[in-house]
Order: sequence, then C-alpha cells, then structure tokens
Amino acid sequence: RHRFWETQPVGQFRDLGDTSLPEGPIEAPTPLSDVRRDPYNLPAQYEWTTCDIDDDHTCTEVYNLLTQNYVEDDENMFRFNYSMEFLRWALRPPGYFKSWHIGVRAKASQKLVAFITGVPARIRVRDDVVKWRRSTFLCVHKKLRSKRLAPVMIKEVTRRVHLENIWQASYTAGVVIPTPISTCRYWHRSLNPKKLIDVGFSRLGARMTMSRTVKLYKLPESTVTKGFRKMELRDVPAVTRLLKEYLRQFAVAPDFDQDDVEHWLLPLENVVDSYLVESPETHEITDFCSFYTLPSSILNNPNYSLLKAAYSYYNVSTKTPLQQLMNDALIVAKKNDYDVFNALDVMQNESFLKELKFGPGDGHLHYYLYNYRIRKALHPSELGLVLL
Ligand code: MYA
Ligand code: JJ1
Repeated sequence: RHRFWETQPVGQFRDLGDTSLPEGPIEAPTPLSDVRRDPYNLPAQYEWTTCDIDDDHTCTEVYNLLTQNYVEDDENMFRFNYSMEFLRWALRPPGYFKSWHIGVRAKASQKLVAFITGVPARIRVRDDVVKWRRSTFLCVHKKLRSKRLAPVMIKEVTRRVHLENIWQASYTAGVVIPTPISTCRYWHRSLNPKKLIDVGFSRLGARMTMSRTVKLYKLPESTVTKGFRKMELRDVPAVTRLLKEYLRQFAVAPDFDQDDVEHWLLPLENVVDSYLVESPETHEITDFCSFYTLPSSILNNPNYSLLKAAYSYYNVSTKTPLQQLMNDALIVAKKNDYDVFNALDVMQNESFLKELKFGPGDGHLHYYLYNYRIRKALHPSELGLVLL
C-alpha cells in the first residue's frame, strides 16, 4: 500500500504491537565510503539545485513556491504562508548545512518546481540523545503532483544527510504514512471571532449571536502576571536552564543548548515571540512562554487575504499557573493583532485548552521518526517537541 515507505527504515504498520522488536535505530550506520556519491536521478526535464537562502532572489523563489503550493486544510480554504524572514530563521539554525536546502528546477525554464529541506538538531528519545535531522518544507508544485517525485527528493535529502554522518530524522505531516509515533490534534482560540467567521475559519455556535461571540472571546487589555516581560539576549542562560529541566519529563524532546535557545527562542519580529516571568523579588526567571507567527493565505475570499495566526511553541511553568501564563500569551497576541492562537495537545497543553476557550480543529498532525523504532505510539502529552 505504501510503495515507497515500505522500503524505508521506518516503523511498519505490520510491526505495531510486536513487543519483541527493540526500541532504537532500525538500521546501523553504513561506512561513509558506502554512501552513494552521486545525486539520485530525476526525470530528464528536471535538475537538482542547492537553494542559497541568503540570496534574496532564491529566497523569493522558495517563498513563492511554498506560498502557492504548500500545505492546505482539507477543504482548500487556507494555505500556509511562511514569511521570508520565517524561512530564513527556520532554515539557518546553528550548524546548518547549505547542501540540505534542496530544490528541483525545470531545465528549460529554470523555474523552481519542488523543494525539500532539513536542519540539524539533537533530539532525545527517552534516555537516548541522538543527532537528528529535522525535516520540513517538502513541496512539489501542484502541476507535478503524483509523479513519484517526492520519494526521489526524500532519498536525495537522506543521502546528503548520511554524508554528514547523521542517520536519524524527525518530521511531522498532516497525512498518515508508516508509522506515526504520535497523532496530535490542533486546537484554536479565536482572538478576532468576527473575521474568523467571515472567512469560514470558524462558525457561529448554535444559539449564538455575533455580539455574544465577540463578548465570549474578549480578553483584558494588559497582561496580569507580575514580572511578565519579553525575553532578551541576557536571559538566554536562565531560559536554557529552565527549559532543559522542564523538557526532561517528556519521552521525546529537543536537547537545547544556549546557542539553540538563542536561535530558536530569542524574539524575532513577526517570526517568534517569547515572554518570561521574572520574580519581582528574587529576579529569578520562573516561567516562560512562546509562540511563532505563521499566517495563512485565505483562498477565494473577497474581503480578506491573510489570516494572522500565532502557534503555541515552548511553554514552561514553575511558579505561575500554566493557565494564567497562557492567558497572558493570548492577551499579548490579541494586542499584536493576531486573529487566532493555535496549539497542539502536546506537553501539558491539555491542562489549559478547554479553560481558555480553545476549540478542537479539523486538522491532525502526525509525528514521525526516520530510522528509529519506538514500541508503542506515544500520547501527545508525552511529546516535548514542536516542529515548525
Ligand atoms: S510535511 C508537509 C508536506 N507538504 C505538503 O503537504 C505540501 C503540499 N503537498 C505537496 O507538495 C505534495 O503532495 C508532496 C507529495 C510533496 C507532499 N511526507 O511525488 P508523489 C508520500 C512524506 O507521487 P506528491 C513535511 O514537509 C506518499 O505517501 N511522504 O506525491 C515533512 C507516497 O509514498 P507511498 C509523503 O503528492 C516531510 C509518495 O510520497 C508525504 O506529488 C517529511 C508519493 O509521491 C509527506 N508529507 O508529493 C519527509 N506526502 O507510496 C520525510 C506524500 O509509500 C523525510 N508522501 O505511500 C524523511 C527523513 C529523511 C531524512 C533521513 C535522514 C537520516
Ligand atoms: O486550521 C485548521 N482548521 C481550521 C479551519 C477549517 C476550515 C475548513 N477545513 C478549523 N477551524 C475551526 C476553529 C474553531 C474556532 C472556535 C472554536 C472551535 C474551533 O478547524 C486545521 C487544523 O485544525 N489546519 C489544517 O488542516 C492545515 C494542515 C494541518 C497539517 C499540517 C502539516 C504540516 C507539516 C509541517 O511539518
């Protein structure tokens, strides 16, 4: 049933529940000298290109390809619209490899028609810290779908990752392939209910009027937690310590050092926002919350073209109740004109979703590991990992 994925070192559906199989890598690394030297073959009209994301022209080409062809919801009403600044941030973390930003061009027109990337990361699975590749932005132009281009691209990126002596990867997708380690649900908190209803993102509830709905989702003007402020560069060591300690409780989580925290969590305008609570007495950093900015294009609406969405990222509470912390995050997002605040049911998020008036969405996100077996699917709350 999965012509490609059945040939790959990933957990297979038929192995589900087979407790005799060990957890850990499925295939041992091969000697680097055995890794294929030449790129995989593409159909004759196409050629490989390495996308230099520093270059404005190339970055614009990638942006345009994704904005017109990347992920949509099941009714094709919305499509992710990652900004150029976001792409640059997501694709250039500490130690990134340019050779992993792979494009496919049509030879004749030189048009960019497909893209796949990876960035390096250290991820812990239970007690095992492994070097991984985090994978995103697999995209094939709508006109070239179903021609088995995706498997060639996945094999090519895998080859280039192997050349760096890395043998595992983590990725998420909206589709089910062999075999999810966990399946999460998206939840949505309306911040601008009128616009969300106008564009078909949400519906007026039964026995609800617009004015009652607006009132239901109303938020205070300013945050309530004392000592709540934006994260700054000087906070990197304290935030790293806080996060490291907090993420230990999850079965799968990133292993962040200070450089990673500086890159992935220091605020970057219109890309990532991070706030923390500094105790007014001891000046200790006790809590942390963050979200990233990922707008969606609104397809076919006469009045609106962009939905401004915030996505819950990493949150840590040690003193401030998580629910209060997240309510402050909602207040900040509302103040900054976001239309909706989205979250997955990962980590401890279930503890505040209903209380803070998030509602379940119609989308799921499946988490995967490449060349790493885990025996039994995890509950979303065992995941301490958020991929972009
Ligand atoms: S998830 C986001 C994916 N992108 C989109 O959804 C954007 C819109 N869609 C498209 O651009 C195309 O539909 C794509 C497929 C490109 C997705 N992940 O070429 P095909 C399998 C993995 O004829 P197309 C993200 O970015 C499918 O099951 N496999 O199909 C994370 C079938 O295989 P099989 C997928 O529709 C990506 C085969 O491809 C996905 O023209 C992680 C069909 O190929 C998917 N999202 O193109 C990638 N969708 O027959 C894996 C379909 O077996 C990385 N397929 O069922 C693995 C780690 C590699 C590194 C390892 C290092 C050690
Ligand atoms: O955004 C999503 N769904 C929305 C819009 C649905 C439009 C019709 N299909 C949704 N809205 C309801 C909100 C409502 C607000 C008030 C309270 C009750 C709820 O459900 C969904 C997620 O739910 N998004 C998608 O489907 C986009 C694709 C998700 C897969 C992403 C794969 C990414 C891979 C990157 O690694």
